[in-house]
Amino acid sequence: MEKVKLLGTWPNPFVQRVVWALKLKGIEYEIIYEDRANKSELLKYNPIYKNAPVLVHNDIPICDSLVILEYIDETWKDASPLLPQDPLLKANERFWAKYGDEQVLSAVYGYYRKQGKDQEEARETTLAHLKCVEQLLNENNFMSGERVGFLDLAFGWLADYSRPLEMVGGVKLLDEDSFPKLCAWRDNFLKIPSINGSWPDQENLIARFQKSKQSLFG
Ligand SMILES: N[C@@H](CCC(=O)N[C@@H](CS)C(=O)NCC(=O)O)C(=O)O
Repeated sequence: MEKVKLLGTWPNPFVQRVVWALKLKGIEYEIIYEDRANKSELLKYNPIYKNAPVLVHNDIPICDSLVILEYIDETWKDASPLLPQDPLLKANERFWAKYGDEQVLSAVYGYYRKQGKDQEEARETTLAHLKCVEQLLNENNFMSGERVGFLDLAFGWLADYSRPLEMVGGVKLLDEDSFPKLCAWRDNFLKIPSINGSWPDQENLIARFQKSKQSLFG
């Protein structure tokens, strides 16, 4: 009997992508949300980074969300493959997912956190990155191709965080005129039942953003 446990915090875009992968694959799991100020299992199972997510499969921890997505895909091969078999296509998805986390996400974070001239610079950087991401869509409905896959889950935060970021931080990311393909992608992504059914509650997300914005800017 498989025992699958996901250790998370909320809100957390890295945890959310793992939730979506588990749902897409139809894997039964238990999720435990830890308080950021009072972690216990996360310290035990991820002593190096002490962050979330951690997937605990039959008592063995796997850390880092993109690593976890690959692990899930290779362990539960039959249902809804996330990554292509072709090594080149696979390498391409890994490259862009890493770019999303290392470049795009941190640029958006800077745009959200900074003020004045610094914010304007961060905005320019963010929009330049989003132009690259827009090009990933080509003529496809999803970043991974015609079916939702690894890259869509990796960029899922862009879909579910865009409204809270705009409402709380005035950070407009997915505007129809500048990023028509990304806007269509967000709608397609949200139409998938497993994604939609575990979409983070937007009102709660907005409330959490408001709370953290107050602690950032008073
Ligand atoms: N590269 C990691 C990043 C994970 C990460 O940064 N997690 C943050 C979420 S915002 C976390 O759990 N932080 C806990 C804390 O701040 O105490 C992944 O993809 O899993």
